[in-house]
Amino acid sequence: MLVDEINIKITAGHGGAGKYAPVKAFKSAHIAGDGGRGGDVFVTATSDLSALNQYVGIAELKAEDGSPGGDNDATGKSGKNLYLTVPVGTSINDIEFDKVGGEKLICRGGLGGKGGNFRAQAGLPGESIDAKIVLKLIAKYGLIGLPNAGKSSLLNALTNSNAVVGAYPFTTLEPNLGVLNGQIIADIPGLIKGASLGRGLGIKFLKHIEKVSLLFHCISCESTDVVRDYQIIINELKDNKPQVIVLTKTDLVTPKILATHAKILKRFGQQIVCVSIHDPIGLEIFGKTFFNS
Ligand SMILES: Nc1nc2c(ncn2[C@@H]2O[C@H](COP(=O)(O)OP(=O)(O)OP(=O)(O)O)[C@@H](O)[C@H]2O)c(=O)[nH]1
Ligand SMILES: [Mg+2]
Repeated sequence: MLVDEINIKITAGHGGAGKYAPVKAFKSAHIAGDGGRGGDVFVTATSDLSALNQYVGIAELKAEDGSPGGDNDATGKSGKNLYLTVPVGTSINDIEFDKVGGEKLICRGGLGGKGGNFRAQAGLPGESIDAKIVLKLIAKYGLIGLPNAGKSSLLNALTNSNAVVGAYPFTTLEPNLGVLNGQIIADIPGLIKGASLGRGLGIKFLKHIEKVSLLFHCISCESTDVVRDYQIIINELKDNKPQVIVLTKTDLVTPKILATHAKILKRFGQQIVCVSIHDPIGLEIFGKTFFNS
């Protein structure tokens, strides 16, 4: 299952305490070591979309604490840094990870305390954040529509994706990604009326299309009311993203019905394309028209 939201505490290491070495005991004023620095926490983005799964069930991620200062001026060992990975497209509070790689420091370790012969300092705590980690898929294109509209089938036909397809609504429970000519296309689980208010699976995934620049709004030719189908989805979308209406499953209807659907939908002023997964030539033209790098 694709984990796309996690709340977790992230804490850098605590600085080690400075050594307290009373003058009497050691007969020297310079032998009390400082505490070691606490480890930092770094985050790197990876292309592995399932990278958040590793944090499920964990309440806190913490870098190592610095060790206390020792005798003979020995500074305590620094705590080990903690290196975390998140999928590209993730944000941690207001820090965005939108490119693979690019290590970012998110919590700095605490300084070690000064050692001393009369008194020693405690180490400082490491920075700590209550991290809200949210993954938003970085896809340039999104396939949206009612359940069973043919979105996953279209993704599979156009790209290397192997999304599960089924002759029933809500086959897709998590977004699928496919790549065509280097462009990422996301197949979003079917939306239903009320998705933006939390009905069905939709609300959880609407955030994934925030970064998409062009939506392919799939409407099945089998529909008895394409206008209603279109409007249900439009009412759930918050912003007015550029859209192309895709009439799917054209092989299941007569050319006359197809033409009627297209004519009725024209009133919305969007470009309309017609596809069938059983028409390889049409699919090739569709791919070349919209997904040329
Ligand atoms: N004949 C025909 N059947 C199609 C075509 N595209 C999809 N289908 C069928 O329509 C059904 C639904 O397809 P899916 O791709 O799972 O639909 P979906 O929109 O992803 O559905 P959800 O994941 O439930 O939102 C499956 O039985 C597909 O085989 C097409 O072009 N022609
Ligand atoms: Mg699907």
